[in-house]
This record gives sequence, C-alpha cells and structure tokens, in this order.
Amino acid sequence: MPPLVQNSMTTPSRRELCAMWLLCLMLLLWPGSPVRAHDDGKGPGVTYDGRSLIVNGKRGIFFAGAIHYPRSTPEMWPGIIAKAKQGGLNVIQTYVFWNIHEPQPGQFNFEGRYDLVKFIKLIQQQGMYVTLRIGPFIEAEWNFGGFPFWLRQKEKLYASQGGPIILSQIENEYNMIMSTYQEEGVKYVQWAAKMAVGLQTGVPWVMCKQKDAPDPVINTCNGRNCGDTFTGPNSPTKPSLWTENWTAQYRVFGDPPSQRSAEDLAFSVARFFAAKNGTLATYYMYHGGTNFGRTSSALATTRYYDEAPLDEYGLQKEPKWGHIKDLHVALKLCRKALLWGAISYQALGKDLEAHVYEKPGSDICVAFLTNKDPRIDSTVQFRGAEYFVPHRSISILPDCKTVVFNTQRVNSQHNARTYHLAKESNKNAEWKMYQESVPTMRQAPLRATEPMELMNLTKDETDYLWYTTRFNLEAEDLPRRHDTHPVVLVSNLGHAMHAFVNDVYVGSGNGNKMDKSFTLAKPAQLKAGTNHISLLAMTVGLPNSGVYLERRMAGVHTVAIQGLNTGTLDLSANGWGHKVGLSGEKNNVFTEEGSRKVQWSQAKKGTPLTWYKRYFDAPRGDNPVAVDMTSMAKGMVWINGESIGRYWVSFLSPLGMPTQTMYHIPRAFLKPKDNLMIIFEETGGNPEEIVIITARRDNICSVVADYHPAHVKSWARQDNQIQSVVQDVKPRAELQCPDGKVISAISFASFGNPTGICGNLVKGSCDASSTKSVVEKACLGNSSCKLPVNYDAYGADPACPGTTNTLAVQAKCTRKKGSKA
Ligand SMILES: *[C@@H]1O[C@H](CO)[C@@H](O)[C@H](O)[C@H]1NC(C)=O
Ligand SMILES: *[C@@H]1O[C@H](CO)[C@@H](O)[C@H](O)[C@H]1NC(C)=O
Ligand SMILES: *[C@@H]1O[C@H](CO)[C@@H](O)[C@H](O)[C@H]1NC(C)=O
Ligand SMILES: CC(=O)N[C@H]1CO[C@H](CO)[C@@H](O)[C@@H]1O
Repeated sequence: MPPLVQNSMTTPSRRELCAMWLLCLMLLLWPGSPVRAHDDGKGPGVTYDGRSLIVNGKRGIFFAGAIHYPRSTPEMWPGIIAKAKQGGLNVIQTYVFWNIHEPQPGQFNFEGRYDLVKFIKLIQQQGMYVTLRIGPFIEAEWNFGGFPFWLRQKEKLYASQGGPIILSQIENEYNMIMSTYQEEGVKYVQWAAKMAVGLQTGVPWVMCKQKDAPDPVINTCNGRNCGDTFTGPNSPTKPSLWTENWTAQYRVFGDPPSQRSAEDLAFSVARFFAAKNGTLATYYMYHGGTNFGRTSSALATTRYYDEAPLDEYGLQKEPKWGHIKDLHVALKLCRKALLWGAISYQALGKDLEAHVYEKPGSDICVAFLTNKDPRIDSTVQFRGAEYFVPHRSISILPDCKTVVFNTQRVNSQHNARTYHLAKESNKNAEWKMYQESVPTMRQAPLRATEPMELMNLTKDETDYLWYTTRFNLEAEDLPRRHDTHPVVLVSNLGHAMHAFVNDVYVGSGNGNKMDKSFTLAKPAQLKAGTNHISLLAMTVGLPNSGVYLERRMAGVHTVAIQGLNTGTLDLSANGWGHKVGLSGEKNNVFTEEGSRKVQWSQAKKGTPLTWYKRYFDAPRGDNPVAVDMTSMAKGMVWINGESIGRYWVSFLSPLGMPTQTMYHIPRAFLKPKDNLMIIFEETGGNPEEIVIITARRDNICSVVADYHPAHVKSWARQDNQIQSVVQDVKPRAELQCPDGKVISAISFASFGNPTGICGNLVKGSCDASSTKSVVEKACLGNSSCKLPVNYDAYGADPACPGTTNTLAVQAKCTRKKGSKA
C-alpha cells in the first residue's frame, strides 16, 4: 500500500488528533450511516442496564481475554483465538495501537501483524465477540492526514451491523492523571465521552477506572481484585464490568520472576461475579506475546505477560489455563440466576459469607460460599447442609446445593515448559562480525554547549544517541602514580549508557524501574594532550504512562572528570557533539541487502559495539522457536530483517539472574533454510554460544485427590445440565496433550498417598500396584484421557493407613509419527 502523505503540516491539538483518529477508525470498522441503538434492547446492537450488557437482544455473562494482535503473528492468531475459545472465553479484548498504524503522520499501516480487520474477522469466524479499546494517546506532535485510505477499507464490524464488536473504550485510566490537568482534565473527559457517543456506533462505550464517566459511558474496574475493590458503576442503570484483570504482573528488565497463582486468579474472578454483580470479566493478558522491534515501553521486557494463561509462544500454561476454564464452565451454569435473580448476602461466620442469586417462585438459585481467611479452612452451614470451604476460596453452587467448583481445588493438569536444542539449526555456525566505530566530535555534527535531551533527537526512530566532547590536559594535571586513574563521572536521566574514553570502553550504567536516572563513575586512562569522551546513551522503550509524557527527559545530563591534580573538571558546558543512531542502523545491516554494504570479518568474542551475523536452518517440526542469548549482554536481534526485539541479559534481578534469556523467533519469520540472523551487541558477548532452541510444554502431570464430601450424594433436584457437570466435576484427572500431540509415555502413576510436585513425584506408603497399567490403557496413544479418582478404579485398599485417595500421573506427549510436521 503506497503511503499517503498529506501536505498540510499544521499541528492539531490533542483533542483534534483524537477526534480525527477515532473518526478514521470508525470509517475503517463501520461504514455508512449512523446506527441507532435500540433502546428496547431487542434489535441488533448492544445496550445495557444495571444487570448486564444486552447483545442483539440477549443478556449474557462474558469472559474476555486481552490478546494484542501486534504481539504475535497472523499465522499464530487462529490458534491463539481457538485456545481462548476452548478456555471458555467468549470475548477478545484488544487495544488499537495508533502509533503502529500511523507511524508517520498520514502514513498508515494495516498490514501483516497490524491487520486489525483480519484479526477482528478471525475472532468473528470463531463466534466470539470483541471489545475494542481505542484512543490511547501516543505522541501529541503528530500531524494528521490520509482520510482517503480509510475510506477504501470499509467493513461492517460492529455488533449493530452483524459484526463482533460489542464494546468500545475511549481513553485509558485517565482518572489517574486527570487531577494534574485540573478543570481541563474534567472538561476533556466530558468532551471525549460526548464525541465518542456522538459517533453512534450502536454499541456502548466504557471508560476504565473513570469514576465520573459521563452518561451513558460506563465506568469500569481495572485491577487485581475488582471483586473486592470495585465500588460499582456510577449509576444503577449501568452493569458491573471488569475491563482489566491482571493475570500476572508485567515485567521490566531487572525484575525477578512474577507469578499470580491460578487459585488466586480464579478467586478474584469468582468474587467479582459473587459480590459485585459482575457480568463481564477480562483477563489482562490472556496471551501477552512478544514486544517485537522497539515496541516495548520503558524498560519493559521483550516477552510480555509470559505468565498469562497462554504463554509467550501461545502454549497453554497449566494449571492456569485449565483452572479458569473450569471456572468458566461453573459460572456459565449460573447464568440464569446471575442475570435474572435477586442478590442477597448472608454472613456465615468470621470471614465466611454466602452470596445468593435467586429468582423467587422458581428453582433458579445460585450460591457462592466464600472463605476470606488467608490461612484457615472452614466448614460452613448453608441451607441445612455442611460445606467444607478451604482458606481463601469460593465454592460455586449453581443449584444452591451442589458444589461444582472451588477456586482453591485445582483439578486441571499441570505442565512445565522445556527448551530443546535444535541440532539442525546450530550446526556449522559460522559467525562474522562488523564493528561500529566510536565517533569523536568530528563525526558528531549536531552541536550544543551542553548535552541535549535524548528523545527530542532520536524521535523514536532509534534507541541510540551518541554524545561526544574533547578536552586538553597537561601532563601535570594527571596523577603521578600509575595505579590511580581519574574518574569519568556522568549523570544520566535514563535509561542506559556505555562510556568510551579515547576509543576504549570504560563501562556502562543504567537506571531501573523505580529510578530511570543513574550516575556512572568509571576510572579512565587519560593522557596529556587531547582526550575524547564518547557516550552511547539510549532509551529502552519510551515512557507510556503518567502525566506530561511530552516533558519527560532522557540522556546525558552532566559530565565531569574527578581526581585530576587540579581537582574536578566540569565538562557539562564544554561544547558537545551529537550523533543520532548507529551507522549499522543507517545502512540497514540487519537486512540481506544492507549487510552487503559493510565489510564482515571473522567473529571475535567480547568486543563492544559489534554486529554479528550468521545463517541457520529452521528447526524441524512445528514447535515454537527461540534463541538462547545467555552468552550475550545487551542489544537487539534480527531474523531475516525483522527485529524480534531487544535483549538484555546483563541486567540481573536482585536474585542474580537475568530477567529474560530466551527470545521468541516466530515461525512466520523463518524459511526452511539459510535464515539470516543479525545481532547488535553493545558491550561484549560470545556469539559462539548462542543457540537456536524449540519450546515445548510436553510434560504434563495431574495430581487429584478424592475430596468429595458426603453431601454431594444427597443433592436432590435432577437438573440435567447440572447433573452432567457434576459428573464432570467429580474428582477426576484429565490429561490433555498440546496441539494435537499424543501421550507417548507414563513416567509416573500412583494411587494412594503419593507426594512431591509435578516433575518430582514420589510414591507413598499406599500405592495401588495396578495404577500404572490402568493409566497406560486409558491414555497411551490418545491425545487426552480422563481418569477416575477412586480406589475401585485402581484396585486400591481403602483401609490402607494414611491413604489420601490421591491419583498422581506424569505423562509425556509427542507428535504422532506420520502426522503433520
Ligand atoms: C449489586 O446489586 C445490588 C442490588 O441491586 C446493589 O445494591 C449493589 O450496590 C450492587 N453492587 C455493585 C458493586 O454494583
Ligand atoms: C525539544 O526540542 C524543542 C524544539 O527543538 C525544544 O523547544 C524543547 O525545549 C526541547 N525539549 C527538551 C526537553 O529539551
Ligand atoms: C482413548 O480415549 C478413549 C476415549 O476417552 C478411550 O475409550 C480409549 O480407551 C483410550 N485409549 C486408547 C488407546 O484409545
Ligand atoms: C499491574 C499491571 O499489570 N498493570 C498494567 C495494567 O495494564 C496496563 C495496560 O492497560 C499497563 O500499563 C499496566 O502496567
């Protein structure tokens, strides 16, 4: 698609930009005349009331998962969406990333990973809905143009037109920064709401974390625990929606691993439905994916929310994926009562409570039994029966009698991710290198008395800005003793920097999540005569949140030399040269064509500012591919000209470990043979030890105890739907191989009182000897198998002292011989 550049170079205000962008987006997604929302909730389109959203005339409860299309490839989208659907979701939520769609004023890009329309249509094809979050503010300096482009791509994508979009969001957590802008902030929210509603898309608008969202825009909750913290919609006519539920913490370089357990996540979602009249909950993220290229924000890691239910590679992370899937099954059974029942609350003891949704005069009744105590398990009395409720958990009773799910009881399988050397990709690794030169003032034409602000010069087109200055020293300025060196002292506003003195690398510094600024102090060999200081400063992603983004600063601030005989030499106003970007970037050496423009030589290890290059064949099969960068320090990797993102292995977490060593190479970036890998290493590493690997989750495991309390046998009503689910939730172990693989080995199986954790299970004093053969019979050669959890099935002795009636199975999955890949 040829870029369309408009000539008018005026700079519209923030409001105008937003309005223009929104209008354009509307034209893309939704052509033709405005659609009237059907206030009676019966026609096509989406309305709402205090209870729920009403989509095409029908009430519903919604489970949404955030999946961002630019963070995976179009080849991955169908599989990821299918796994979301299988996991019980009926809605996919995404942002619309203005900055990638309009990288330059008036130049639009909706191709490849940025093909929003294709992404939405794929979701529609799988019968799911979309909630769209538009209007994130990026760079306010952008000019605008290009209407005609949008007009060419009309699609009917709103629910009011038969499309899948059921909600749109305007702005994002603006409340957090609103007060800084005082009345202007309040006016802006009013204006944005009016403008959005005025577009008449026929589906509701939401503002997240915006307590005062003007009618009819719905204020929604974002956070970890909306089931406890949300104060509710700002009007009884608006439903209770949770637009962002954090499945883990997103990570920045320097962070230790973060986790949010499946149990905790399930608790918070169940609580939102139990205690906050919830009808839509959103997992943020359901699939995080990869921040390719330079798309991550300040210091954020290249992999994004790898701890989500689908990991960076799109593989199910268990038990998180399976446990919330089971939760969705249970909550869907509660649909009628949740949507038409009246809510009541009953205290059952300290930290023990029941929330009941009941329709009087019918048998529609749902109960949520909650134990809020973080440590103590309890037994509660509810409507004449006893229920065991483990600590910090919620039991769901879709008929007010039968527990079909408890958030603390994980019945779904576990798995572990393993990495495997791809031999065919690592043979004959022949590395070449090309060194970036360190510029002196002569090669840095942009002059100023003091060091200039970095982002103002790099303009988000490169991470890097060179700062360089020169100064003279007399022999008598220098310390006489040879073992003492003067120290170069640089204060930098962020994020990282490598220092060179007289062409020699002297060291690096960097900020962190709490404080992006830092000071570098390194001894350096200075000489009588002219000395050169060259500082390669950089951002690692631009800031993305908070107030006054446009006033943020980065780069070198002050520079001094300490420890001279004459004292400290302040170089801050010494006259500075600046050079934007690397020469390798200018030459596009990361592409096949660009790499021919420079001279490559035999690779050496440990040299700073080095471009490395090699070719490799794709790993066989279809397992996801990654590159292990443990032997390198900091830089970026390109595969066949596409950047797979920044790597930063030398930034250790407080645990002494790199935050990320494995970097995803999407299969779509690879051809079968001779893939070009280019690396820019900033401070020095060993390319010989870089290896191409595949990622798998083929070791699966299940540990389930027969905990079923006696009362379950006594449930009375014969509701067929519940009946079948109760069959389903009877303690049972279920093993399921990923991506059509089959179970090829049972490495552990025991019924009795096995102990240990998945990957390291041990038999206990009770162990039914036929367990393994029973399990093998049911599972081997199958892609999934369901195993009963009771002593009969394995011929176990119920009287065995110490038995916990637990089944533990560990299995291995492999691709079936002769099948695809
Ligand atoms: C839930 O609904 C009840 C009854 O309509 C109402 O009293 C309560 O405020 C609602 N809670 C929230 C968080 O919306
Ligand atoms: C960025 O550049 C503009 C125009 O050159 C200038 O007015 C502004 O002060 C600069 N900002 C910073 C933080 O240096
Ligand atoms: C595979 O699964 C099916 C259905 O769950 C089961 O009937 C069968 O015994 C299992 N084993 C094999 C080897 O097919
Ligand atoms: C704690 C957390 O993960 N917060 C994230 C919530 O989502 C927004 C994106 O909308 C991120 O910017 C926050 O960092």
